[in-house]
Amino acid sequence: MSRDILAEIVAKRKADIERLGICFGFERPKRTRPLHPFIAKPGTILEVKRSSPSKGNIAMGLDPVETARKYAEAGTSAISVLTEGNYFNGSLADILKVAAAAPNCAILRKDFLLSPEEIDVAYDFGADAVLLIARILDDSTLCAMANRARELGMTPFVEVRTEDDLRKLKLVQKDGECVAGVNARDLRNFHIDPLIPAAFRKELGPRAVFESGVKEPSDAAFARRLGFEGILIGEAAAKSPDSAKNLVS
Ligand code: IGP
Repeated sequence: MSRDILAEIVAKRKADIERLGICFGFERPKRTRPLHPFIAKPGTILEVKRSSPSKGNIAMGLDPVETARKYAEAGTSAISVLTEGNYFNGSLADILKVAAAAPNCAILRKDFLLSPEEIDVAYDFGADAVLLIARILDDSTLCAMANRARELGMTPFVEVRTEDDLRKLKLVQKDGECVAGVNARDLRNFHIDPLIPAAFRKELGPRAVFESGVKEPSDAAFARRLGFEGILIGEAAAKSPDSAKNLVS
């Protein structure tokens, strides 16, 4: 069979269109369900994650609707949706699908967001919370993004990893409600160190989330013992959504 270039172009176009969040048959949700009340008490956030630069393929064939339904059945407080396309194979359309499939779960948009305008886009697609990675944002952009999220009724989720990130988190906390996540994984080299969340816990305030590297119920128990209200689980849940309930605590 010779190569069908037209079919290849159309398939690629479909993927590009989805990445922009144009998703036929799914309505844009008209509700906001802030995340911070869920993280005021112990809860779990399960993530829709197809691949990552560190692991490559995790669950490439994942269907966001089916996965979101299983996560909701597992009793998750919230669902994190990785919308970054180049390294994680996600798209904005995934948020629409997850929001439709799990109407009672808060939805966190996980991406490398860089400007307040992107917060409005997240809102338009039905996100209830937005990830703000302190390390890649300067003080004023970070605070502007967090404040824009709050204006729209969403929760800013500030991810920290260094002492300087903690300083930035405090600036955001001064302005109002937020959730603080500490990533056990260093996004520059993918090295996992659970002792970083342990060292930071006391500095994070009352709604803190342990992120990355949780694979077994015993890992989740470790995070709980450190005093984390929230635990965010990606790979282990996305690989087997049917057994995600064993990880929810
Ligand atoms: C999930 P894991 O190890 O359970 O798959 O990790 C989540 O913490 C991770 O996906 C993540 C992430 C991020 C991805 C945390 N912070 C920032 C992209 C960008």
